[in-house]
Amino acid sequence: MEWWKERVVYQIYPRSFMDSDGDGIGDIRGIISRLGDLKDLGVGVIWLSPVYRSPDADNGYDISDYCSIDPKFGTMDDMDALFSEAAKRDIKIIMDLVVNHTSDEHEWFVKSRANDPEYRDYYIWSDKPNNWDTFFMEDAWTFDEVRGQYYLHLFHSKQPDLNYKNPKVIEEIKKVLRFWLDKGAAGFRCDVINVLYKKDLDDAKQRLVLTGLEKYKTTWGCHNVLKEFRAVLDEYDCFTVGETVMVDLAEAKSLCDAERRELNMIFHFDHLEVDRRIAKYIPKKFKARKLLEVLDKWQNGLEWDAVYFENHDQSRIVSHYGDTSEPEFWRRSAKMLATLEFTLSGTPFVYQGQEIGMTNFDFTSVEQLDDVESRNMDKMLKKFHIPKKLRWKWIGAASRDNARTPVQWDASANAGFTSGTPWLGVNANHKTINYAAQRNDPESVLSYYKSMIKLRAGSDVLKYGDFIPSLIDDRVLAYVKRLGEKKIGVVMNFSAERVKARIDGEIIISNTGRSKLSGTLWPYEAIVVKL
Ligand code: TEU
Repeated sequence: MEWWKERVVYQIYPRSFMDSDGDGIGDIRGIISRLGDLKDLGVGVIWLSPVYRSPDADNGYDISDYCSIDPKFGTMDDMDALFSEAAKRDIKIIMDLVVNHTSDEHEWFVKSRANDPEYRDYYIWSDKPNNWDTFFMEDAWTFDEVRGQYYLHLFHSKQPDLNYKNPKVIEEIKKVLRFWLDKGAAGFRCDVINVLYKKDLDDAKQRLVLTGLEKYKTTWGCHNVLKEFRAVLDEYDCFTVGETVMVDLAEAKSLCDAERRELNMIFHFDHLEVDRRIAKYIPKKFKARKLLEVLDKWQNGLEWDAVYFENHDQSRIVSHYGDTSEPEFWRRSAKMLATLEFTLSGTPFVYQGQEIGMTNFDFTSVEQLDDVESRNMDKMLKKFHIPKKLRWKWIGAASRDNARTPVQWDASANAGFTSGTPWLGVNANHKTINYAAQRNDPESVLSYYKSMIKLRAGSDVLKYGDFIPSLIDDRVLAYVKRLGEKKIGVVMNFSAERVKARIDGEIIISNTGRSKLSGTLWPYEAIVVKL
């Protein structure tokens, strides 16, 4: 079996993970100091969000040099030390490949806007902008005074899109792949990888959000670029996970089935949006039945899935599908969601802080937010005359900053994250929700994550089994995992009420520690049984 099917991946968002030098921003030395905790958790791979040189218009996803480390995170020597310290603990590292766009401060763009013949066509320039808009809800074209033309950007205006019709661009990115693979990277998480290639620049059908999408989503040109990258990747022992926006199952398969292998697996979004509408900010009622349908579709539709419930763009899962209204519900629902994650087939991804049940932030107004997407969403909702209170309710629930507050290591000031002033507010609940409090507590969320990770490691049924949905209810999620003759049943109560449910089998683990089955599930109870 490929090693990347066996291991658990842990995502680090460096600026919020651990600060070693007191400047309030997490750094590489900070990561090294916490490798022991990751090893104890059972992590086999780290996905490192960008640490490259960046002016931070989008927190490092606007890169001005792919092959150097931003001083706020440390040096290339620190990065080499991270590779070797991680390797000592048998932890591999995958890098974040953000190549739909660069920063406007990247040397390529500086030369392109100056009309340097070598670089003129590295980006997408036009005399006349079309009607597309960005993922951040603004016009997708910005006029550049130096060149006297407009350039395309699907994200921030400081993130100009590269031109993949230019073979030189593909060659440049191949060099970047080799640079990191030669250093010891075990692969890449590939940012918005299915939108790289723009078919043409004509006006598109007007849509409420993302006008232009059909011009660039999962195009044949994109498939061709990915095949070129694959040729390089195949020279190394590595894997890729593509972040693929707005994909349906057919597109997903075309990107990652075992025959084409353009990517080894992909992140899709459906399962995090069963209670959300358009662009994720507008809520609707959660139904376990709907979540089960979505899981069924993706678990059975793809040959190999990437299983995740959080990342740096999402709200905290315990605040989203769990219940933080009282401590016992918080703890139990966080464990229930861990039960879900590690009983699904595929490679599991844990986002920093998820393993201690970190919750959404406790900010009280838009002014406290850092994230460009949330701020623009506020502007857009204002245009639609949505009242302030409602705007904040929606944005507070879905903002990307929910995931970006510093990791809560202990109960001290700034949660042990930094001795300085943290770049983004620390959640006041770090006094009770933190690593130090959970490390040696057998009942903690952290201990439960460790148990689930061990359970998965030893069970081919959990890792590779078929997913068979069972009980259908709006509150209860239940399924069977089956591999050959072996069967494991999983039942979860996604509500704060007691629910009647007949379950048979022998208990393997439960988040309430129960030793006997009854006809009832407790609030947020999760039970795994051998059938
Ligand atoms: O995100 C891709 C993306 O489409 C996001 O806009 C996502 O849909 C949204 O955040 C969900 O709320 C990737 C990165 O993960 C993100 O951090 C970057 O801002 C973006 O690409 C541009 O690089």
